[in-house]
Amino acid sequence: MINNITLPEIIGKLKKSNRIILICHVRPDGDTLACAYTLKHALKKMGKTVICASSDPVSDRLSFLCDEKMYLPNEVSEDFNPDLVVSVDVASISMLGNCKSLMSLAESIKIDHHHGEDSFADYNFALPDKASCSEIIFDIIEQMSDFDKKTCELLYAGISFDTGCFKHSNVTEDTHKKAAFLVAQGVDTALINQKLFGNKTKKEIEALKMAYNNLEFFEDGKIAITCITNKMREEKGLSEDDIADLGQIPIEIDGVQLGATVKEKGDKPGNYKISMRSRPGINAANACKKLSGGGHVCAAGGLVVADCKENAVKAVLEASIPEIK
Ligand SMILES: [Mn+2]
Repeated sequence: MINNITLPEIIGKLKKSNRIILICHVRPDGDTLACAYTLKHALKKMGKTVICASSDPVSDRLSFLCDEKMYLPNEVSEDFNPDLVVSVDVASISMLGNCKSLMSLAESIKIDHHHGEDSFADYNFALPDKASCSEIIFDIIEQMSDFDKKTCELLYAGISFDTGCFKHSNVTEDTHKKAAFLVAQGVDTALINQKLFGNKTKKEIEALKMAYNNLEFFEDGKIAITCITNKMREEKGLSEDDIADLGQIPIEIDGVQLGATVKEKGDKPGNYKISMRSRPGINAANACKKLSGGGHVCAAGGLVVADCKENAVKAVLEASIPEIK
């Protein structure tokens, strides 16, 4: 993606605008929420009218990041009349979900940290070397607002969320420097990390059991794949939300160089969503490009259409093998 706007120009547009919609990606995660609610807080302090919107509601676990309502697209009143729409942490047009229609209500800006070519806004700004989009919002706050308590807590939560509590390979020196600055402002890091990572529901534990039980190993244990079909999920009474966070399971196993989670989509049986992770030096994004997807080098995603679980796993395996050679 070619950036056609600079950070100072984005700040200029934010300052000039009075009615702003901030858009999170579908199934909003800790990073996209932290970005939107940090920006909203700063812009409201500047006297502006701001709402946050997402195609999906906020999960109970992450609701502590939201001090005000998250609007669903159909709840945004026709007479809101924004003069600026900004997407945060949204990699592609499909990640906008039903918020796609909101992007055309006014001049639009995309602020993101994913690799990709999807320049869906009027102005597109992405820094793929950033571990979290919250790090970009940090830079905006530094130049446009101030680091009050709420801002520091939100940005810390966003950074911690997207880095898996500072343990993914996307973490940089800058990530730690920004986190250190936020900690110095008095953020209760243990409390935030407990809320983000230490509150698993019984259903999520059931999902973890399912993911572990269905692990298969290939290529001398260098590739691990787990697959969950709609039938398996429904038999345990689990929703798609309950199985949302299984992406790390295969890669956390000793000896595994590339791990994938393969999940059949509830609304599209036969379509399997792939979450892939790899160790440094192994390119998961390359494998996912062959699976109608892409992403970061060590964390990527894709989609496979298959007539059965076995063929879905086979397709993922065939795309993955060249990367571990
Ligand atoms: Mn992110």
